[in-house]
Formats: sequence, C-alpha cells, structure tokens
Amino acid sequence: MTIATLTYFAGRGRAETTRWMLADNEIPFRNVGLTEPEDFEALRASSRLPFNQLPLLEFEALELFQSSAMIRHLARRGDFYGDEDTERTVIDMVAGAVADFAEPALSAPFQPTPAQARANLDAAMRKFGERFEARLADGREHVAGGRLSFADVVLAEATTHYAEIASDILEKNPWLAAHRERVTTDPGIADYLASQQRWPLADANHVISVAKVLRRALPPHFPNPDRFVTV
Ligand SMILES: N[C@@H](CCC(=O)N[C@@H](CS)C(=O)NCC(=O)O)C(=O)O
Repeated sequence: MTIATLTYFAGRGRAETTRWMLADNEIPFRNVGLTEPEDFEALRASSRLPFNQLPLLEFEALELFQSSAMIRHLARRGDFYGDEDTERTVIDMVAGAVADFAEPALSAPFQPTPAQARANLDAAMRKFGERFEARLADGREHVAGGRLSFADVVLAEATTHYAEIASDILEKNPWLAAHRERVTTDPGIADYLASQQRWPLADANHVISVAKVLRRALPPHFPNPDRFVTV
C-alpha cells in the first residue's frame, strides 16, 4: 500500500534523506521522477511548489516542501527526535553538520573530473568526518542523543553515499563504518536499499536529466552546456 508520494527528478539527490526516513518509518512510498521540462512546468503552474523547488512529499493529507522539514516531520512521527528539547537541539545541530558534510557527495557528478570530486570528499572527511568519528568512538552507537535519531539516519545516508563514490573512504574511520553498518541493517532501510525504489548513484546522465527538466545550463565542462536553456 503506497501512502506517500515523493516527487523529484529521476534520481536520489536532495530527496534521498527523505526516502531513508520514510524507509526507517516503514512507510510505503512511490517515487515520481520527473524527466520532462513540461512535467516540472505543470507542477509549478499548479502552485503546489511554494518556492518552485523539489522535492515535494505528499503524506497524510500534507504537501511538504524542504527536505529538512520532511525529515524532521518523519522523525517526529517515528519518534526519532530525542526525548526533550536540549537533546533535540543537539540532534538538530549534528544533523545540520551532516547536511554540510553531505554536500560534496551530492555535487560529485557535477564536478569536472572524478579526481576533483574525490578531493572534495577527502576535504569534507577531514573537516566533518573526523568529528563524527570522534562522537562515535569507543562504541557509542548514536551520533547525537541517547538513542537512534534522524541524525543517525542522515549520517548513514551520507557515509553510504561517500562509500559508493569512493569505496575506501571510510577505511580510516572504523566507528563511522560500524555506524553505517548498524543503520543500514535496520529492516526498513535494508529493504529500501535492496528495492527498486532506490535510484542508482548519480552520474553525468543524471546531471543532464536535471538540467533538461529545469531548462538550466549544464556545468561548463559538459559539451554544449546551454543545450537546454530556452530563454
Ligand atoms: N533546501 C531545499 C533545496 C531544494 C532545491 O534546491 N531543489 C532544487 C533541485 S535539487 C530545485 O528544485 N531547483 C529548482 C529551483 O530552485 O528553481 C531542500 O532541501 O528541499
């Protein structure tokens, strides 16, 4: 039974943390992956995108925009948001750092070379990864608060993304690797990762598909970068 619909491009991108939170809550969902500019324009014309941005999550009579709000909504619904206000603030702060840490993985397919993408990941591992590792050292199971929170889920989503791009990247971070293993073997998340709902790792074709839907320019290293720009 599908009870949530997640509209985005035909890929993971900024909708992926919401997919992991839906999976953690074991909420069945449907991906609507836009591939044509007309589909995006129709959505914009419908006024269902308050800031003309995707993703859009339809869930229990709500239409949610902003992935940070989606994951918090799902965290509250599934009780993945700590037990009191101070703990929730810590979870929010750590989740904010995870969002910063996740950026180089999201931007990897937009980089001119794999070496540049890797250099960006390595820099973020030094800046953020080491700090997450320290929070998990000595067998601490959760990156924030005293039990599983959405910060753990988004961190495992980010480290999984990193490891898919650069398989050796967690080698020097055994606590992060163990944390990733724990979260990804959660039954809901494991099912999602093995399912048809999981888009493949983004590549140049994904970058082209997004630029086409948005009628935007491609990064300058692509051939004919303005091929989809119509105005
Ligand atoms: N902070 C927002 C960012 C959303 C966002 O930038 N969406 C992009 C696609 S990844 C978009 O819809 N861009 C079209 C636009 O801004 O006009 C979120 O996480 O939901």
